[in-house]
Formats: sequence, structure tokens, C-alpha cells
Amino acid sequence: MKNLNGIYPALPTPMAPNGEVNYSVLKTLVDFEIDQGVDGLYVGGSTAESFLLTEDERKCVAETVLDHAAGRVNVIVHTGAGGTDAARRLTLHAKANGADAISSVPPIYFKYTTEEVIAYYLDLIESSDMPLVVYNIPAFTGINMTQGPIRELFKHPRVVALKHTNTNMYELERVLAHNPKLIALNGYDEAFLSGLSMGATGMIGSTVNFMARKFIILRDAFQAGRNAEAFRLQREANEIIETMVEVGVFSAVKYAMTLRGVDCGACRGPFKPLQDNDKKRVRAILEKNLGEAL
Ligand code: MN9
Repeated sequence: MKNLNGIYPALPTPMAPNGEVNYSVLKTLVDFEIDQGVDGLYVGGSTAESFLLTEDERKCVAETVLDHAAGRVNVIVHTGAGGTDAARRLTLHAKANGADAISSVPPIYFKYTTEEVIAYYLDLIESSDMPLVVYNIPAFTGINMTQGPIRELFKHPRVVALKHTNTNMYELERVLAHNPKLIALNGYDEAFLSGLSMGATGMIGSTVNFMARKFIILRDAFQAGRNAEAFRLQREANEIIETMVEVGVFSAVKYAMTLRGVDCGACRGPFKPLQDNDKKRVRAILEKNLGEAL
């Protein structure tokens, strides 16, 4: 099994002006990210607006990224869906196209029991025999995978990693203490250094798309014990992230990529396109903190 540790951009889904997925820009994006030195690509997650794409589009996006990456870096495909059947279809499709691992949020919208949530994940693992990255994002799903009896899932040998999109670092540390082989990939970019300090060794993030180098150097500084440097880099990143979250992070990330030469277009509704004033703010904060990289 491949080592899934590392720094991953959560790829956005480039859109053409007519709202269709722009597959040719998606390929450019894959090359751009690999050139920045990322360890892998995370496909079809929140940043990709997956729940605003059709199942066919999601498959086509995954296929395009897998084909174009062609084994140069790890590819994790998020196959979570509203129901077990759709998630299983996406999982088998990802497997057939050579994904290194699948990932999923717990099933959303309806309130399921712990038993039902675990059965959902077991279905994906058992139908595909793929390594699984559990995507924990309680702010969006209402389910916290690192709290209570649901944590039993991390004992399953095919559950190889946790995408920890939560700022509760105590729970991260406890899950790792109870599951020493589990890899933790931090999910809130603004809390990357906190995650590293409590046992995360990598990250999956939307802002990695346009500032992967900063996060790679931050991780290296932390691992070499240069904590002041790591903190300075986190603060620089957070100056940017704060503004992006204020204007709408997914739209802002797409705009940042457009400024970096990869025109990702706008997000699908109900996300509102960035207003001129928001664009100005994003551009100004990027110019100040990324300088000549733009
Ligand atoms: O995938 C992203 N998660 C969400 C990771 O957007 C829900 C993060 O990269 C955030 O966009 C980022 C800003 O809060 O940390």
C-alpha cells in the first residue's frame, strides 16, 4: 500500500463561463500542482463543489485527474455521496481508474445512527478493498468522527488516514494515540501548525492550491524544530486565509488560481460569484503575502 502522507491540494473544479466543467483547465491545474512539489492530489472534495456536481461529472473529473497525473503523485478520490449506492459506484469507478485511496465524509442530510454510519463506510471498504481516508468535517456534516463510539472505525485495517477538518486538536491526538498507524492529514489550513503539533504529518487543503510551497516549507521547518519560522509562515498564510474565508473560500481559491494563470472560473450556485470589491481584497492580500509568486 502507498504511503499517503504529504501535502495535498484539495482541487477545485474549474468551470467555463457557461457553468460547465472545464476539463482542459483541470489538466493544466494538475500540472501546476505537481510542479509546485505537492505529494498528491485530493479530488472531488468540498473545494471541488462535489455536492454541486452530477455523478457523471464527478466520475469524469476523477478520470481526468487520474489519467493526467499518470502516477506522478498520489491521488485520493473523495467518493462520499448522499447515499451508499452512489458512494459505492463512485468508489468502484475510482478504483477502476487507478486511485491510490478513496475518501468519504459520513452520509449527509438524514440523521443516521452510529451503526448506520459505520455500515456505510464498511460497504465502501468491503466492496472495493480500497484504502480509506475518513473525511471528518463536523461543521458541514453534523457528525464528529473523532468523538465517541464511532471512533471504532479507525481500528479497521483499511482505514489508513484521517482528514481532520476540525480545530479540536485534543481529539486528533487521542485518535492517533489509540491508532498509532493512522496517518492524520490536517484539514483546516489555518490550523496546520496546530495539527502538526498534535500529530498530523500532512495536510489536505483548498489554499494549498496556490501556496503549496509555503505549506511545504512550514512542515519542513516544524519537523526540523524551527518553530519560530513555522509560526511565521502560518501567520503569513492566515493573513490570506482570513480574507478568503470572509469573501467565500471556494470562490476565492478559484480566483487566486486564476491570478496564478489557471482560470478556474466561478463556483456553482447557490454560491455567489465574487464581487469586484471581493476580488480587489483577495488580490491585495495575495500581492502583499505571496509577492512575486503571483
Ligand atoms: O479541504 C478545506 N475545507 C473546507 C479543506 O473548505 C471545508 C480547507 O482548506 C478550508 O477551505 C480552509 C479555509 O477554512 O482551511
